[in-house]
Amino acid sequence: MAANNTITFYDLTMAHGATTSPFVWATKYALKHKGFDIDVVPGGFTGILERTGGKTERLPAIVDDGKWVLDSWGIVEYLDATYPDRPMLIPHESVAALTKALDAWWWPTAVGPWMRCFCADYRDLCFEHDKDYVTTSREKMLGMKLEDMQAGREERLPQISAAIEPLRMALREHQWLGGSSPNYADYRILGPILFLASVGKVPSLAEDDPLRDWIERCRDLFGGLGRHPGLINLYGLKVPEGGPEPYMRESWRGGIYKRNTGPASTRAETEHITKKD
Ligand SMILES: N[C@@H](CCC(=O)N[C@@H](CS)C(=O)NCC(=O)O)C(=O)O
Repeated sequence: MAANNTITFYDLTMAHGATTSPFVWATKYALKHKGFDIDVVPGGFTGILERTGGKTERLPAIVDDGKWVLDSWGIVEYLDATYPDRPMLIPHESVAALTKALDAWWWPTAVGPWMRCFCADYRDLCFEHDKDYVTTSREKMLGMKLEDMQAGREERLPQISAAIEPLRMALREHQWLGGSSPNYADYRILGPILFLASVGKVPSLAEDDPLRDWIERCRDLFGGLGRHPGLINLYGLKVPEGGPEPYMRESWRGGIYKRNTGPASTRAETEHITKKD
């Protein structure tokens, strides 16, 4: 399979040429992780069905030596099942379970809220011929005008940034979500961040955000896959007067982040909770 080590990949981009969809980004990384060259079929939001010869209305989609595979998760399952001798994207079933749980937290916590903060920019940055479709379809999804949905984002962006602290905590202690090397968990979380970089006309993360190191290392992977010149700067978030800190300066240390190494490590807490008033 994969003649000349190449897989055909249906992309979904903005007019600046960079991929936008989180699903499509994660899939691009997945193909590179498996060591494939990618034959990119470019395009925007309209005409997907025609472009793919009636195979799909949604992207990503790949064609491997004539075999069509749809859906980002379906593609990953296909790649690992068909090419088990190449680096695994999901090296163990637990990675699938944990990545699905993480993704189910990530979307309502950050990805959806970010999309609502950038929905009008998203429309403005897409191809001219996509603008009508993107406006009407997204206004239907959101139930309001894109400009109205986007308004007030200055207040919301620091809150979204503060809410993604669990990623910072994990990535302070681990080089990648995949451990000592990246796997599909990294690409699945990275996909929406690169979506943000494709549409975010104002920065969403603080200049000194601790996540920056992991994001930039992900962008450097596979010859700088995440460094398309169309992508916009993510850092330099402005916090309005009295707004929340965009990340915790002092990491919260509770539960598994507060290691019990014997009584000396818990003495202060024990004294506090047993002290007679
Ligand atoms: N479950 C699908 C979801 C794919 C999806 O929703 N793709 C969107 C881009 S984010 C799409 O193709 N949209 C085309 C449109 O809006 O017409 C997957 O994981 O691949």
